[in-house]
Amino acid sequence: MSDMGRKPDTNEEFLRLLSKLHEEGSIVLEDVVGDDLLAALLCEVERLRGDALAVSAPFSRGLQGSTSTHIQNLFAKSAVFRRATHLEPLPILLDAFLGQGHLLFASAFNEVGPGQAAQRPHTDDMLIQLPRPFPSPVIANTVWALSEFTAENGATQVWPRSHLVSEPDATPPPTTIEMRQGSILLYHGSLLHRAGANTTKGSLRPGLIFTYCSQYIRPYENQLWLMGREQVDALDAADRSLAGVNWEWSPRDALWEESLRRLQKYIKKNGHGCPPQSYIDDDGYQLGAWVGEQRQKNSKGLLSSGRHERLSKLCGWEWEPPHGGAARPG
Ligand SMILES: O=C(O)CCC(=O)C(=O)O
Repeated sequence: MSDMGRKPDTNEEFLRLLSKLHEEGSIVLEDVVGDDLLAALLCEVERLRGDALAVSAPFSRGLQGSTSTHIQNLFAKSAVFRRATHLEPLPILLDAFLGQGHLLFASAFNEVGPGQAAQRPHTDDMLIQLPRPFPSPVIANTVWALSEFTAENGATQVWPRSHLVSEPDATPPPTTIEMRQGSILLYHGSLLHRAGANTTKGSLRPGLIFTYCSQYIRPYENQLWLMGREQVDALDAADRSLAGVNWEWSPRDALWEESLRRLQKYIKKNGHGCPPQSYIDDDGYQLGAWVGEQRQKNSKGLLSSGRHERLSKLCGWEWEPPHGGAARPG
């Protein structure tokens, strides 16, 4: 599966990598993370793992799943991660793929834990609401193998060439990208993919995810930078939204609506709205975890009144899990 184990020596090799990335949607840069950087990254991950505030709560990681560990915004958390984001040959490849001056879009640690089901297939550029396929890539993602990635421990799975079509189809079996520790999977943001299932009893699959975007995916003025955090925090909702620091952005709303539709389907079939916490629907969506997240947000006063009302109106919805958390038959 190796596409490269070092910096491209020649222009020819560089062009070969780039054209495979465009055509297939992904390439593997084998063994590119040196031992020193790898050790430093693992050390930083261990430091953050001990910081309860850094690690996302299980309920807030619907996509990642409840036996996985997820830490977001690594770029802000350590110079070691910042150094890693421009490891060679990523800058030259990304400049060629996304256009010069590419930006970091997001950074996270994602460790797939034993027993974790596969993620639902998804793309990473769903924020960009343009007709697909895009004329040129806007988002590129990297998944870094901090340990060996195997079919058993949850290696990333991709649907080759799915970035080339308007409606990617997850019906055919995906390709599992097994990688040695220190290798990086680089893929097109429109490529359908997921973290695979970890079917082992005790093997962890730690990975870093650095996502990049074309430089034009930003406003001309950066309000957070210009106004400062304090002033931005004091803005009203409408101003926050325009300043781009409001997290109720529409793709999230779209995901919430999709989850609601899945729950309605579940209610129709099962006659109640209390799927077991571990319930996963036919498409691999973790509906039980989503329901749990709505209840938890509500108990903390974090659910909007509109969403509260819509869930309350569902026939068979309950704000408390039956029997203090025990599952009903799915
Ligand atoms: O960790 C992986 O293999 C991929 C994770 C991913 O696609 C995601 O969390 O959105």
